[in-house]
Amino acid sequence: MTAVPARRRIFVAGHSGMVGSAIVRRLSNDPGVEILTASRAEVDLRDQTRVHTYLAETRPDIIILAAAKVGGILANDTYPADFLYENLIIETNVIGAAHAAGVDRLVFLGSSCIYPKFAPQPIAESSLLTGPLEPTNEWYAIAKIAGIKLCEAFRKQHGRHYISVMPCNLYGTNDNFDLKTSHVLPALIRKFHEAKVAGQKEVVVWGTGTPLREFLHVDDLADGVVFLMDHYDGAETINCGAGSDVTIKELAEIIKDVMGFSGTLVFDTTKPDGTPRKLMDSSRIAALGWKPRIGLKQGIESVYEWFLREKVPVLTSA
Ligand code: GFB
Repeated sequence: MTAVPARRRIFVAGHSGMVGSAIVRRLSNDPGVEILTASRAEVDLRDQTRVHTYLAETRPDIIILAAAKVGGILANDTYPADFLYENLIIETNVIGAAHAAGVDRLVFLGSSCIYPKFAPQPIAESSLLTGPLEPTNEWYAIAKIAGIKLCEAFRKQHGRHYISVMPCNLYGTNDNFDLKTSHVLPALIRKFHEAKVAGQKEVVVWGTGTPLREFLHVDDLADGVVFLMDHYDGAETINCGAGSDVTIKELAEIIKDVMGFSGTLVFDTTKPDGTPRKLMDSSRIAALGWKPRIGLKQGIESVYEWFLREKVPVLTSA
């Protein structure tokens, strides 16, 4: 690892998204860090020339690449071209321009869906590229695998300290609550809220309810990313997960309980289940000295408070 300068300039790409904004919140407490951000109007990360110019001008010490086109199972399955193309172009532009500008350190964020659909559980980092992917999100996964390999290639060929962190399913402040494109946790918060307000007796949950998912609060992820930035410097991906998983039915029951909804759950099995299970093995980050702090119920309570305060006024005025 290269020496840590006194005041580090860190460019957070994707600072307005759920993950990027959590990383900015986490870094903003650190007086030793100057945070650089750029809106899409200033620097469209899909514009290669603009990205190269911006990084050549600003020359940050470190880049955290949290910008991505993300979405839930239905969005991934419906817009394969967008998920593959936009993510590939963002990654190649930022990683390539980082190297060209002489930026020696970069943290790339992937996703647990890069691992094979039937990888042995919990999924070790060594499972990468050992089997076929889950079809509903293979487009996104292939783009993320390309990003991982770009980091690895710049490390191998040019000695760059580019690392790749794999989060499990995330939730938290600034999540997407659009029912067509969101992930399951914000979708269920919104569905239970609307059912409660309308006095409905049922909430529809997609799929069979049997798939298992590992949920990490985005503030924990941001803390893990900053930790790895300073404590990990390897070519292999490193997992950053919560350490345990729940079925979608169990998740729905927890949310129902937190929100005080008294109706019943109805499972819409015409909707896809996706991968049956993707619990990651996070023993490598644990051995380095990091662990998550926010339990699932506590995290859901805080997101529900945020949803009521920040989202409900917008949704009801729309
Ligand atoms: O969160 P989710 O969309 O992402 O879905 P994935 C997780 C599970 O929840 C699936 C079920 O089995 C869904 O069928 N589910 C139940 C719902 N009700 C709902 C609902 O109202 N909305 C949604 N969205 N799901 C994504 C990948 O997979 O996860 C991405 O497509 C990425 O590539 C991301 O990896 C973290 O875990 O299935």
